[in-house]
Amino acid sequence: MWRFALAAAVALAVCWAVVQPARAGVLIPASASAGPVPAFSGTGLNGSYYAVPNGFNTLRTMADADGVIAANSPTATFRATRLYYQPGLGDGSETIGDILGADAATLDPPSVANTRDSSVWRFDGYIAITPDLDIDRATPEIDVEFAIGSDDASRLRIGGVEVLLVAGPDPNDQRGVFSANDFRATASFEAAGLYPVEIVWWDWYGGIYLRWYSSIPGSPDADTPAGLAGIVPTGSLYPSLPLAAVPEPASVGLLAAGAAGLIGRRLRRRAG
Ligand SMILES: [Ca+2]
Ligand SMILES: [Ca+2]
Repeated sequence: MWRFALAAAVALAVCWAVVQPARAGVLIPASASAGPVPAFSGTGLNGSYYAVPNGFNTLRTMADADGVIAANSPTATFRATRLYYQPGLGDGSETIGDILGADAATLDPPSVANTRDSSVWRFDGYIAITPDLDIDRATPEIDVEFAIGSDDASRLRIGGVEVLLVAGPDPNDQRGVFSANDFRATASFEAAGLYPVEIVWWDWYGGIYLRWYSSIPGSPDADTPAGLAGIVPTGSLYPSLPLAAVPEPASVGLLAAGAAGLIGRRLRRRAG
């Protein structure tokens, strides 16, 4: 009986492997870490919006979007707490406020919420990777799966490594509407840590949306692709390296000893 059960399990596993779409995987080296994961939760990423007047004629590729970012200051900035920007109208009449939802409250300048052009967006900061997030305990790396859906194209980099390119196949025209079900990748981290993260996204014209999912638990479901946990949780994202990093106990002792020594020298100098 157990032999039959084993054979059935193997057959099921083989079928599962066959029907699952191929998913790219990338290795994120330990050297890409910017530091240890802090004890406190993150508050999101830095968001930058670049209005592109006449983008109807000029925006076609990720390289075009990178060019806009390199040549301009952002039209407005904001704190990106939830990278699920789904205004729902889909007819090109959305304002920046419609697109950003609650995050529009942090727009600087706020007046930009009332209008929009073709656009380029950049999100940057850090993502916390801890051993408990590993979705494949059979391998030593911390494996975390990501997915993005966007209108038009987008790109996810972690630790400087391209994890996802969500774009059409023509290198000269990458426009399109892309489902998160079709753009998934597993990032395999060599070590726990806080890793630089960047998403660049652009909209040529008309409908617009961005949805960023992962296997990291802690956020509500929102049209989440099967097998993923939800939108990337705000608490896993940090806009900057922690300024008030808590020193290790050993270095606290060293600091205290150093301060005591300094005070001692000052006292001795005064006395002298
Ligand atoms: Ca693993
Ligand atoms: Ca569009």
